[in-house]
Amino acid sequence: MSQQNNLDHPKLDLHSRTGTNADTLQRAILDNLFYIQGRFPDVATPHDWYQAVAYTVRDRQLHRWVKTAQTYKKQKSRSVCYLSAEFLIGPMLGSNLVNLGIEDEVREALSALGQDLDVLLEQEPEPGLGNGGLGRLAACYMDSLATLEIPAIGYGIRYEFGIFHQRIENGWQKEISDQWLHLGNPWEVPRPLLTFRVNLGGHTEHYTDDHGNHRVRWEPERVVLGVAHDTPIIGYGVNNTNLLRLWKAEAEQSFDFEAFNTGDYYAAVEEKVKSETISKVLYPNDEAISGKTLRLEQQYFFVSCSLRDMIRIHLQQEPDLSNFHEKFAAQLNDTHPAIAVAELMRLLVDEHHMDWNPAWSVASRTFSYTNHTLLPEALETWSLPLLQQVLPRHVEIIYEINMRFMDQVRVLTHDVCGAVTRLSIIEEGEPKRVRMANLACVGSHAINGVAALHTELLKKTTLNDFHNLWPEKFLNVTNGVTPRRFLLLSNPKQSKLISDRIGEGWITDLEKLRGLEAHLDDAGFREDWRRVKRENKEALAKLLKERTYVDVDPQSLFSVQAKRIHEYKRQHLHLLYVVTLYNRIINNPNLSMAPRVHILGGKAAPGYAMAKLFIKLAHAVGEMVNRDQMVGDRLKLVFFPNFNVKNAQRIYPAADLSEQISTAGFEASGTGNMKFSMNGALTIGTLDGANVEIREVVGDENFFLFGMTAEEVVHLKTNGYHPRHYYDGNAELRAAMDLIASGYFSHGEADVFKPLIDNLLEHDPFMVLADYEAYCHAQSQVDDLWAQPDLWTRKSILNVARIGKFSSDRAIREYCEKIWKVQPTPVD
Ligand code: CR1
Repeated sequence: MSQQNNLDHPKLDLHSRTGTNADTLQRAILDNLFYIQGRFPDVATPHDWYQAVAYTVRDRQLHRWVKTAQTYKKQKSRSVCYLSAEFLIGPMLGSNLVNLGIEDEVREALSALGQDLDVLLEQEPEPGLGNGGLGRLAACYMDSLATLEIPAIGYGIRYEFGIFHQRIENGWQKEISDQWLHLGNPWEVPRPLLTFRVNLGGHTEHYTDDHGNHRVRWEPERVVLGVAHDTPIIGYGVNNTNLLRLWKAEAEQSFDFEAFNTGDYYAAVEEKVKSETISKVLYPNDEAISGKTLRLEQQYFFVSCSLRDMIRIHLQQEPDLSNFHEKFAAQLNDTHPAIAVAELMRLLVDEHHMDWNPAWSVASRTFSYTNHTLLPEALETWSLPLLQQVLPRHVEIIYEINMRFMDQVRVLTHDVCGAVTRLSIIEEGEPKRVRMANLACVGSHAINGVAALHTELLKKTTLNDFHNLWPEKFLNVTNGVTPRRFLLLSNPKQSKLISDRIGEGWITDLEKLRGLEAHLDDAGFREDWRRVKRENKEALAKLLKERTYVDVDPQSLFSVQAKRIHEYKRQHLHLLYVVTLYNRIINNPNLSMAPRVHILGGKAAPGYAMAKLFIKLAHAVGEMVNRDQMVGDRLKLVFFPNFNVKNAQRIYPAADLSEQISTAGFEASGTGNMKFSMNGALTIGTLDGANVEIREVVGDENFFLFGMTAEEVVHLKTNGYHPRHYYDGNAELRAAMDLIASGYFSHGEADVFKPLIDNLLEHDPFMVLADYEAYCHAQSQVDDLWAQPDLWTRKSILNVARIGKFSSDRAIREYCEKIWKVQPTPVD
């Protein structure tokens, strides 16, 4: 054995920190319980045990993490930086165990200690650092980047309070603040020395330096400190362990001693409080802008820290920033980080003294932009006065960018049909506004949508002028989800069934699921498939009973819609159907029908009254239907409270039917649709978002299609849509709406659901009434198939066998090839 002092391998007992057999793990867990928690087994709580296990796992990650950093540095690897205001990573213990491949060993070690891993997994609070699809996508992409051995850093905000907890009181949503950090976070490594000072407010000063150059100085009104907090993200079955670097805002100095000395104690801490507010709380709006100063500060805060961190890393190896874009590919996850375009220009020009043109060339080759929604209310614009107040220098830079861009545009477009005004980053008006999507488009070399249909609509509508200008910048990358978390971890029984038949290759090459088709005619396999689904449904039924006190029969068809609550997603269409079934039973007590359990879940933005009313309606209808003796087990409606990643993992595996019923043209992609299908649910859905592509791959005979196409929706709208016409023309629809309007579900209070019914009759912006009949018809087809269980099973297997395309590995490969041009860097 070499005696030299090798810094790569400090002389500590590495084995106890890296070994993965059950004995070593058992020892390590006890050590951590003792030395980190200060506890011994007799008095340790489940949470103590959870922490001890988490630290034990983290030790094993850190080892790989250091190796990874060394490898990337040595090889000067090109890296992806994923800039995102949200990373909805969900609980880490389960997925880290799966990715490290030590779940069995840890389970064994724990059972020798008298502990049950499943109980400990429940202890972990959910890091809910995102609202929904966009944030969860970022987390899936981090998993795939590491698994594909791509050097990557996820940059975002370490919110002290993530998405609120949803509690239901009397059928209404109540928001409870999320205290995920309350008991400590074993996964993160704080880096108190890795900080950046972020300027806010104030004014700029223009001057000439000693060499006669024009320079600008930003004199801020205040300064906030960004402190890095790192979470290792390990790939599946590889050593690569990437970095999720989240910034926490702190005050530069916690006390204003002058105020303190003059006796004003409260003023002395005010600055601290104000600074820390920036990373305090996630804005809980999904696809609607808040327009608040604090939100802009959050966006700028994390973007500035991240870009300066990238520059710091770059300058460790390179003399200057002229080749910055060769070292980094930075992805803008929607427009939330779009201020990065102006900030990088500021850093290059003002702080690193580059000339404008080379700086612009670097910046515009660094960034690419993903658009995630066509909803107009989600298109971010900032009022110029507000921007001026918070980021005075950036306003100047944005004007400069826009002036040069406008010159270019006038030459290229000759201002056909007013294209120049629409392309401008500045929107005229009182006050003027800055269009963040335009800034992102101008500053990026690639622009992508998140499903084929969405990208086409982007090109034709929202970003049409940009597409006319630069068609070559546009491309599609259809979303994907990680099969590690959403199949292997969350559905162990189905995973085992699959692996027993086709091996484990599917875990990292999801197209391999196609091998299941060869087993379709094996009756034993189909029987096993049904058994697994039934067991998963039994588990969910038990959980539903615990959380909602509703009894459901696992033999029934489980039809699930779990996602954010939004009018365009049309939870009300789903509820109208449930009321229709109820009416049918009341009118015909002997009706023979497929017994159904309808399950809804999802959070409503706290300020979105209509979405909150949907939740109330779901509870109100459920309350009547579920206790009606006449209905019995034929129909149940349950609202699963607090839909989050943890709960999602228990819901997807138990679904028979996946409700993907948005108005065509409004759901950019959807990713829940992929997760359900991957877990063997059949989809009832519209031709919207990625549904289109899911149907393409699973086969139209294995998908319940209904409803208008995106084109038909536009056509109907332009030709005058009259929802009342559908109400008048369909007796079942009328009966369902009338029953709700009568107060039947609201203890006779007809007013409660009036806003919803009135809105449907007078406006119905998402054409629920127009699609109602087609939806009911498709649901009847569902019933027909349910009556043939073996055929249903075949279609369920086929859905899984053909879903490989929707792995986030495929999506990340496309980003790497088409946009980022980065290669894997394997770690030994
Ligand atoms: C879209 O609504 C998509 C995700 C991820 C959402 C959803 O259809 O699957 O993004 N958009 O791409 C969003 O949150 C702010 O916009």
